[in-house]
Amino acid sequence: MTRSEPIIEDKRLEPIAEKVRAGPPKAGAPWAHERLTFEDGVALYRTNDLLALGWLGNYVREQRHGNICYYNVNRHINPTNVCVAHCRLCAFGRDAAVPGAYTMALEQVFQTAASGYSEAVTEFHIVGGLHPDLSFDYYVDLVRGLKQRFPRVHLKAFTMVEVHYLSRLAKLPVREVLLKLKEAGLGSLPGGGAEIFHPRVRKVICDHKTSGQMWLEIARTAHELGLHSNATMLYGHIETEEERVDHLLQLRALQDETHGFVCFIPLAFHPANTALAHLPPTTGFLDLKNIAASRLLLDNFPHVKAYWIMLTPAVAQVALRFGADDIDGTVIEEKIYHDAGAQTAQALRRSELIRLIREAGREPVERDTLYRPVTRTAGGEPRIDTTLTVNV
Ligand code: V47
Repeated sequence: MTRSEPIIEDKRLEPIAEKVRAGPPKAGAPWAHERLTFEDGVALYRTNDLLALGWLGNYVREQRHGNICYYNVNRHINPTNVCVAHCRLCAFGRDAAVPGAYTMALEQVFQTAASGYSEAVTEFHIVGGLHPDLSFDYYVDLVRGLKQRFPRVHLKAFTMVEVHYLSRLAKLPVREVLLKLKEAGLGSLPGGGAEIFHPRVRKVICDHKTSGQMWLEIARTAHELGLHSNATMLYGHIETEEERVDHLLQLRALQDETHGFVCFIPLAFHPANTALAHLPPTTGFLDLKNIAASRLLLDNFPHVKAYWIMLTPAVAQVALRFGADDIDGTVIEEKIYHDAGAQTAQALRRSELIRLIREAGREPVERDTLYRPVTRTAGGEPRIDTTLTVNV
């Protein structure tokens, strides 16, 4: 593990390094460090001293998680790609009449859930388009039906944007929608739909989508109801460095209030097949910067995930030494990034994830959605320590 001095070439990083390394350890929180400011955040994004930035991100990551790298055995399910939002950033959503549009009947959702690898999954990650005709009952029955058939699998479902849409569809307050889904078996919410909160950016990349303020408000409500969630940031399109920092600090402020976020996932924009296809794809340099900067700014987020699907397994592996402590999971069937031209596989086996993690010199730990350790019986059945409600 890294414990020596960082080599800092960019002098603007020196005061930041002091804050990061000087923090008097708080009882029970030895990773705590002096909080970074908006200006510090901008300096992190402006520097080209990637190795110093990565050293600092890795320092915080190791203070917090030692040598552990988490992964999970999960399956993505996208019940429909029909979507009324028409976000410019997206290659997945389409109108119902367009070739390639699909909407699964509930039986198809249940069959899809059971298909794929034989290894028992511990999580279904469920997100889809904002369908104009499906009823709120479809979503409640989907959750209830999955829970009945797969009682031990955690259902991480529906972004804040989908919850907002469902509340309008059902003409119910967001709180009621979340309560009904929770009662049906919803376990937590994924982090999608956050994009960049700043209205200037949203107007261009997702103008009909839930506003940044509303996204945060729905996350707050979910957390108040005891539902944990993740958070994301989509970078590498038209956003400025200031807008990235603003996004991260808004997440940090909400986390101070609710402590409901489990994991942050920086998402690299993939332009192919979107209305923004003229933009270049992100680079490895920017991808690693985002991992390190978010680890440093989000001092109250337990986990930072290097989502291998969008980073590629190769960059995700390097990210495990730039601030990330999680590499996501087996995924099994990914559509959103692959519609946008991702060249990665659609799934990785558990053994492949373990190999990636070990080769980065980290110790793989299988986790469930709430970061409780998972052990496997000789037959491959997952065992989770349910005395822990959450391990963050
Ligand atoms: O919200 C859509 C993004 C997100 C594109 O919570 C695109 O554990 C890049 O949120 N290029 C969905 N990104 C994915 C997501 C996620 C993924 C993995 C884990 C978790 C989690 C959440 O994907 C959307 C949007 O920000 N997205 N289109 C695109 N062309």
